[in-house]
Amino acid sequence: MKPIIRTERHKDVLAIITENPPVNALSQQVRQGLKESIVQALEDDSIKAIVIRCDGQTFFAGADITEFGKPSIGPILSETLDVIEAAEKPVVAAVHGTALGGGCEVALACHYRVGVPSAKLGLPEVKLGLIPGAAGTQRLPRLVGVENALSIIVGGAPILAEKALEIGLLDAIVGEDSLAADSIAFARAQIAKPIKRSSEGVAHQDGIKNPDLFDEFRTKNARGLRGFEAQNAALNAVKAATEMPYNEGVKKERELFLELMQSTQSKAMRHYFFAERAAGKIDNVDPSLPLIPVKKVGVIGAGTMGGGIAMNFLSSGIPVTILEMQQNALDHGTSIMRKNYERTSRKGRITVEQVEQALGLLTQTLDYKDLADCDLVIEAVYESMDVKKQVFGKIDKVVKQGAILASNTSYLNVDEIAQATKRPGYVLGLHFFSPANIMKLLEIVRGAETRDDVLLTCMQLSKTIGKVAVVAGVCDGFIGNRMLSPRQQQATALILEGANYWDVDDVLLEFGFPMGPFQMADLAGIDIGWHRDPFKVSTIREALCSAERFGQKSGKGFYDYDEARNRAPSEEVKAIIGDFAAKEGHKQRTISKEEIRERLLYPMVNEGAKILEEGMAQCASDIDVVWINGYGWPLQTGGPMLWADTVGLKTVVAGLNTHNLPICDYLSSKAESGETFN
Ligand code: 3H9
Repeated sequence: MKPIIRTERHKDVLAIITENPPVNALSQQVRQGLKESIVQALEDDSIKAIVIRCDGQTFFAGADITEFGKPSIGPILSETLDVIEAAEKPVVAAVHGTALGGGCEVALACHYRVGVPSAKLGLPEVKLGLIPGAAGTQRLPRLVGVENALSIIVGGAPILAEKALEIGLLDAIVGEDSLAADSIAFARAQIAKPIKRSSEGVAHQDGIKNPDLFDEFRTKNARGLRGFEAQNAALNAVKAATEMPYNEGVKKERELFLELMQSTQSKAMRHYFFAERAAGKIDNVDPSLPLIPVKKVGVIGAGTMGGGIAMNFLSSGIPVTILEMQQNALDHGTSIMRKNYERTSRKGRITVEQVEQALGLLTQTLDYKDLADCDLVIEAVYESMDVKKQVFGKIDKVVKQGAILASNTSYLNVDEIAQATKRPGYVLGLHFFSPANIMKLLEIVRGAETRDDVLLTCMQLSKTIGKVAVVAGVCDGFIGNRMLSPRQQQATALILEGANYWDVDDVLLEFGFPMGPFQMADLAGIDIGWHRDPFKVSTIREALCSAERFGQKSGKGFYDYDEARNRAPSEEVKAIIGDFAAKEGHKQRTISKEEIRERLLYPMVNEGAKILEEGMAQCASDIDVVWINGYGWPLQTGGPMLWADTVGLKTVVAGLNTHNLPICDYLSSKAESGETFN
């Protein structure tokens, strides 16, 4: 077996090289090996400088997350890092790939850091509900200043090498293909110079001179901080760097780190980390199958969905041919795509050149024949089985053999659609979420006959276009919309029974959703699918339309909106709902927020259990990935199924019983036997 750590002697410089695939996580063996190698190098008088680097795809990508929650075996990372930093010989970190978390902390403990241009550095611990635990919150502000440190530690997003150089996190950028040699040369040039230690840096003076910086950061990032324990702890840890000597600050960081490690939020977020990776694997499909090359994509329909879907591929450099029935619809759709791109560019997220580059890859057509040479065609037309079947019949005739045909349907039976073609093996569902160019989730709907290479190709493609994909079986609404349905039913039932509709929204907001169902209805437009007859009122939505309350766009829907789109509950709407409920014979009563919460969320868990019972999701954590990425379920609870595990399945079943709501066999038997979903 190859050793995890080896050393290479380059005259007076020693390179300590780690190879611990896949991401060089800082496992116990790595921490131990690093520490021992440094100690040996310090004892050898012929070694004058040291380089720490990694083989494989990346520098250390962090602590080994699989060790979390297990008894820790020393040395802990900070012990190894303290030995590195205390060295009286220059130690250089040579960074490629992603130096993340503990990996970035290794680099911070070294006296110098060099990196290749494509390297990224960051402290993403908050995404796991943690903060850096090996003095990152104390060394980084002393090296790059509080303002930069807050953005890296509390924000959690990695920065590119160029930015790292600009703020002083890197000392030099070296050749993309000559990191090993360049880092040795760099280390040699530091021999006999005074040693620079991050823990002795003074860049954190910005936060000492202006302590208001922390409150300003808090105000500016209020949304990202709301409800997240780790982000708040991270801010406090960086603040400690300005209020305490280094060693005290490290102690404070350790306390906060250990506290978070035991927290429900961190456990949930670590569950999500592995859930997302598990979702990328497809049951019973050989991951080494050859993929179908996708060099050109066809999109049918230039409406909101079609345009958004097309943008994903264009932005990733894949040419798209977009088809519509009428020239004016095509013009309208593509002009909206341009507007969306230009808006993103004005926000500084992409350059003007990138806008033109993306749109330069777009071909417009009214003729199905122009889709002939596409490798993947995605249909995004009106949600009607007849229309979809017609479209699939047509594309089957013109599109080359071996190409994948996908439907963006959100509810319909993909197997039935596939039967409209002579190649059902090449048909599947690719369910994007609106706005399709932004929302991360993609449901890949596996039909009865969908080929393995088709599934695998689409899973791989989802990564290329920056989506998180989950495989779903063919059932009404697949995973996401199927679970949304009982929540919507309860939301309506609750307001008919007397709950304030704003309380229903507020319960979900307090839980951590970005929006409640009635705010959502206002945003989407109450009049979607309305028959336009103000005298025909059979639902609350129709009653609102009759009162010309169409949602945000008309300034009033469930809520009244001011110029800045701030919402205020409406007494008129409360009365409309009351009248409607009386007409339908519903008795009104006061309903507690607790009841609202249970009735909104427990039926979703029950539906999730049914989905698992029927094998429509591969595993419970896939359901969590769907709800977190597609519907704003709060990440810090780990998704609906992990949340149910946390609350306790017995409690969920008891709640459903109290409210006379259905309980499926799968859920009740799991609850009875004391099991969990995950
Ligand atoms: C930390 O460092 C705390 C410290 O401050 C303090 C300690 C005292 N450990 O994502 P991929 C696995 S917290 C163990 O598909 P990519 C992953 O599960 C940590 N395993 O690859 C997957 O396994 P499998 C801070 C890990 O190329 C495989 O590697 N660091 C770890 O798309 C491939 O992963 C982070 O939060 C890990 N740390 O992306 C970084 N990381 O094949 C977390 C990955 O069995 N990692 N695995 O499914 C990442 O962001 C991405 O994995 C990375 C590569 C960008 C590195």
